[in-house]
Amino acid sequence: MRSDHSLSALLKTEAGRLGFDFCRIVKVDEAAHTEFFVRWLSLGRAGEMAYLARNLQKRRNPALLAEEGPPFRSLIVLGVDYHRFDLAPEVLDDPARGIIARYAWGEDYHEIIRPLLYELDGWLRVRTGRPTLGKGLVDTGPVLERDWAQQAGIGFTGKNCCTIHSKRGSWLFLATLLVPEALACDPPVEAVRSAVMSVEETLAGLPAGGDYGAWQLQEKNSAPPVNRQSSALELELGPRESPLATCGHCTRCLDACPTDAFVGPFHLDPLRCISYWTIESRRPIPRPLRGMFGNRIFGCDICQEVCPWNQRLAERTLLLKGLEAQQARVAPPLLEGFDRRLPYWLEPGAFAERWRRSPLKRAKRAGMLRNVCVALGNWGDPAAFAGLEAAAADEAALARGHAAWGLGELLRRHNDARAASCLESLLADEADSWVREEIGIALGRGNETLAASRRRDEYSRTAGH
Ligand code: B12
Ligand code: SF4
Ligand code: SF4
Repeated sequence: MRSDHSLSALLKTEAGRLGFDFCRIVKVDEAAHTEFFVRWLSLGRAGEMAYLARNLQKRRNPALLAEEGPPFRSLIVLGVDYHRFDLAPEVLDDPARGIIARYAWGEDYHEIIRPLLYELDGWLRVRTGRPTLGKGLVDTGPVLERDWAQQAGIGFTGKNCCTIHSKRGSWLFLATLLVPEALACDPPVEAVRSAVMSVEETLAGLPAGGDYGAWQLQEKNSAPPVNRQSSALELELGPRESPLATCGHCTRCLDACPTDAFVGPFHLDPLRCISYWTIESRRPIPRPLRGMFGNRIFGCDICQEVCPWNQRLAERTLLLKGLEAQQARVAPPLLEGFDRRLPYWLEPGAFAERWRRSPLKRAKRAGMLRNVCVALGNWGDPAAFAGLEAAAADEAALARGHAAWGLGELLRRHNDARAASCLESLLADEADSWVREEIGIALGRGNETLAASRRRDEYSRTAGH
């Protein structure tokens, strides 16, 4: 198949017309950091995300993802900028609100982006006469999307693991379209590729002396620009503005993470990450971590909020239809979902209505109620009692156990008599052994040393250590 520069250029124009902000093309090859990914898996980092360990050979070499016809030769990396606005500190730090990660302020991006990938593939098939389908993947497929985004030059990988664009920051969704055509590729980004640390250094955490390896060599290029403007829906066609953009000496994200989830730069342990526990996990949140979650009830953006590359981005309203921020899905008051008019944390029907087409549905109602109980406990205000009392009567043990923890926080901080009597009556009726244990700990019963060692055991068990 012939290599065709004009076809690639037309394809990028079509991607822009469909609503993608970035489109760059690379030759299908082995993903650059597969070895790191394999070691990451072997350390048990995937936790409940068992799907990550599947299809390893395909993840290593996306050419193998072709189910019919010729193997894939080109990987089209697409990006959608989802930055809208920054939250005022009084909202972000309001403990009576539940903060939702930005990517979930609109409708589910998977549903919005996937059909666009099929459309783009359809456009290409018409031009090349290809009878077989390409493979469009967004998030859930066995593709190391950040690796390819860096390889393609859409952005560099920050120490917070995120793909960061030098002008548009890291609020980007990534997607890939694999096709058999040998399209003209964008120039490789050697400067970034040569700047990676060794796998050993990364797995070992911060190298001695705080030297971040070759990243330091690029310090002069790394000062994050100020007053950058992100122009609305401008498709990046040419080479990257700043191929040497890096983190330099900055470590803001590593320092700001409330749960210390970074083992070192570029190396995150999801089993300590708020995003993992509040979105991916269906299990109890380890007790030692709960107090560190603050008011984040779905996902977490802290390691991106502090990033200098995300500062002073212009507000945007022109987004792909469906991705616009819905004000009610940004930072709802924690007690709102317990209101009789629409008790969405308590009733499945109300939950489905309130969060229609929202990514929150992934955590399911019981998972969200678990997250909200943790935030109510962290708020620790006597006003939180009403929500915790309602959650303590929920049908899901997951919710009842976390409600007990929240009530325990009220008891501990205010010696709240209502919390004590609610916990006592719960204990009288509770059959689930884990919930009983939570209630016992919340009431301060039993041997503290035993409770502490159980907490350690629980964390080791859930963390797979
Ligand atoms: C599993 C997963 C998670 C897990 C684990 C994340 C992690 N850092 O490992 C959890 C649930 C914690 C998570 C959280 C989030 N996620 Co997520 N997640 C994924 C998923 C499905 C797989 C990622 C994966 O394989 N992780 C394993 C690690 C080892 O791989 P990695 O983080 O992708 O890093 C690779 C490269 O960066 C590369 N690399 C590049 N340069 C360098 C340099 C060195 C020295 C080294 C060693 C490695 C390295 O190494 C890795 C292996 O290839 C991807 C979608 C996909 N198919 O890729 C989305 C994805 C990465 N997530 C995404 C988002 C938006 C988020 C959140 C922001 C959501 C939120 N607000 O809560 C947070 C961000 C947390 C963070 N700082 O990473 C976006 C990221 C977009 C971007 N701009 O980077 C993706 C691409 C989904 C999408 N299609 O848009 N996520
Ligand atoms: S998403 Fe939040 S908890 Fe996870 S690594 Fe980033 S700052 Fe830490
Ligand atoms: S906060 Fe600093 S170290 Fe972290 S990703 Fe941004 S520039 Fe890199």
